[in-house]
Amino acid sequence: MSFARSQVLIVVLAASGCFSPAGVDGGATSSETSAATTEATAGPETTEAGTSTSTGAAPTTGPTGTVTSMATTTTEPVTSTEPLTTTTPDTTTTDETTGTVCGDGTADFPVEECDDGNEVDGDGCSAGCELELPDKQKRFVFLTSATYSGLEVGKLAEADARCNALAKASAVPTVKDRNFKAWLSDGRVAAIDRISPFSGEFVLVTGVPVANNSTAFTTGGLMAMINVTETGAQIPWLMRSCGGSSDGVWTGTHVDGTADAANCNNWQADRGQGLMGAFGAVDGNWTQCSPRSCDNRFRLYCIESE
Ligand SMILES: [Ca+2]
Ligand SMILES: [Ca+2]
Repeated sequence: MSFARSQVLIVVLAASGCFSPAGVDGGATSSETSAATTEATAGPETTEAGTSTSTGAAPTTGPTGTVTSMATTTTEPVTSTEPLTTTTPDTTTTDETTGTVCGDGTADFPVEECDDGNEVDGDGCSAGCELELPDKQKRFVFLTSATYSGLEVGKLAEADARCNALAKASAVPTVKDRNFKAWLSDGRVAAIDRISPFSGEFVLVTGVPVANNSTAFTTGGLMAMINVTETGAQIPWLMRSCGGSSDGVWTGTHVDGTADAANCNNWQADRGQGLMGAFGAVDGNWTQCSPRSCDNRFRLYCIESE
């Protein structure tokens, strides 16, 4: 109805000379020809619309009939058969063969490349659970599946090697061959100075955005908690306090990315204290939660770097 009405409007406009569609020279053409041309240009971009009007068959039902027939002709080539249309609706997210569900927040590798917990395109992980951005446009962050005492963390280079060994052993294609550094400070180097500056997005192994760029790690807030390991597994955070938690992450690093004095003797001892972060936090507690005894077994954050 609105289509027919807008056509009438266009015809009126064209006839009154206020509207001159492309290809129509004002004045010289009769109102009838200009109406037909207007229809061809302004109507649905098919020759079918033009031909049906030019034949002059049933002018009132013509446009509506054309639209309906157009709808069928456009869907037919795509689906070709009725059963195919019913098996591919947008709501189907379960892979019948593997039983994986796209949009449940768990990236089921290798069937899914990512899973950010929704079925929305354009946010880095598609509705079909495929990574959308080119690899070089983002970097990955993960929580180690393994835990270490203060002594076991080792020097900064050893901690980095632990990150990279885990990434290499992972079945996740997106982290396998990338270079990571532990988010860790000692008495000489601050964590933020170890991570190479990057203007792109940092995401979890599951594709969920964590930080807009490398400096966002020093602002005291993350877009999502870093609670997904190199295998894509999500580790639940069940603790209520930083001081008494049985799980956590060795960081030795303040909210602003600088070094804290508590670093388990440069990650060489199980005595003393090291600053620990909470992987269940999106505020500053993610890196600066509480100093803890170095004989605790905590994890590491691994951040992709050059
Ligand atoms: Ca999934
Ligand atoms: Ca998405």
